[in-house]
Amino acid sequence: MFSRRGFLGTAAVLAGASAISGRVQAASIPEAPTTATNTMQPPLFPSSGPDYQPVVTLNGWTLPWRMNGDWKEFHLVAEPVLREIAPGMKAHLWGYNGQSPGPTIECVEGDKVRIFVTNRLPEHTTVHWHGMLLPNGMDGVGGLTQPHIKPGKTFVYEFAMKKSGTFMYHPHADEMVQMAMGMMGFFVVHPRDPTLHRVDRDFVFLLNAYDVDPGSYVPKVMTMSDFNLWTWNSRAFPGIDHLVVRKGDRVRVRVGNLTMTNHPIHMHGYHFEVTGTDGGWVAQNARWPEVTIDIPVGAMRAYEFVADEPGDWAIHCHKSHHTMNAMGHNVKTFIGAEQRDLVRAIKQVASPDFMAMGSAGMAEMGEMEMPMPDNTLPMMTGFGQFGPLEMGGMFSVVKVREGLGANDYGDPGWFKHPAGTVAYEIENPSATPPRQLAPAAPTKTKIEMKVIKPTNNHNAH
Ligand SMILES: [Cu+2]
Repeated sequence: MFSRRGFLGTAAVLAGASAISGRVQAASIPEAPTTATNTMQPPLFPSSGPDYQPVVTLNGWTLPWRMNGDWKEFHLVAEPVLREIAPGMKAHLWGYNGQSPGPTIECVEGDKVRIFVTNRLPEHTTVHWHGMLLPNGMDGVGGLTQPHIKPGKTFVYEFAMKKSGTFMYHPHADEMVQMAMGMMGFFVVHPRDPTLHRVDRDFVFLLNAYDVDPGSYVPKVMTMSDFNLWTWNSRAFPGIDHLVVRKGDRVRVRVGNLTMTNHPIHMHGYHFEVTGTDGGWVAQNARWPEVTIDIPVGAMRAYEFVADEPGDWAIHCHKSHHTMNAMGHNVKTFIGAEQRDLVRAIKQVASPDFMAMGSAGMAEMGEMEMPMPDNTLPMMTGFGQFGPLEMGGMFSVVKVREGLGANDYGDPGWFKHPAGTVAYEIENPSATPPRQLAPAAPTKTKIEMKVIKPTNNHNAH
């Protein structure tokens, strides 16, 4: 759990100081809560102001705030963090308040928000509020709209929430390095009218990617496309939280993409509707059905569905290389090859630890226990109730169950399939007579056949 030490105490001291405008004094900076945990924290319900259903952040948390007069005050600290990518692997990243991504910021349309940003990085930074409508000088583009925040310094951003929606935050200073190191977060603005766009469960996660050499701990920041860790909220399967849903709930999933390639996110078992982008809500009559939603680079997509079909439904990026962990892309394909002699020959001339991809495919690697460098995730891993999943990277499970409590996100275990609803093996296929086609009805109609021969003009494939 995060620490609230001093947080509430400071708020009490400041309760009377409501006439706040413009510059605030250093003494009145709220303490920055921090967390070391990488499991999803319970939703943070509002203690004042309009009611709303708070979001839950996969493997993350929402940043507590304090009211100071009519300002909602938050404190972000940009700093180096140690993030567990999945059990067995940690990475030295940069993030906010102890984690990468940073905590989700939640507030309400019409709120006046003041965000303190303290820089504990070894280089300067800024925070850009992606998609937010605000005064130009609050846009956070280092050099263009503000001076950079030097190490050790604290800046203040102040702006009003003009509209509800889903936004993101990230540095606009040495962006290539700072985003490759994991600096990003979600910024959710709830509608002022609690009945608008209401859902029962609201999940958020950011798509990000890292290139960490097997056995090392720091992402290579110069990598442009060949990342080896495809992550949601800086976690890879099987480290990504499941999306636990109560049967009958209306569910929203908000996905932001701050990687350098697009990710088609595919959810099994449902037809969902695209209901929002970081530009706003999609009008009711303009929503369209999907089973896969492509999330472009630098964009957010929100979709909704009613969870009426229980089960363990896979949700994943549909680029198959993005559901893999670290692998060498120069592994040769040997499907169908007899490679016993080949491997022996290569071992002699090249490397004694040479290992070829399986000749039947790569699935055998999902069950294999191979010696690996420390701090390295298997390329494909994870087990379900029926065996190995042979996955990695951007993969999780939507667990829809009957009879959960409202806001109960605890793991319900694997789905108990009703009898007779699981694909099954035929015990003795030879005992089953081959299916006979019904004899064609006798016909007296004469069928004329026309033979078309390929000519030189038509290239028959
Ligand atoms: Cu992808």
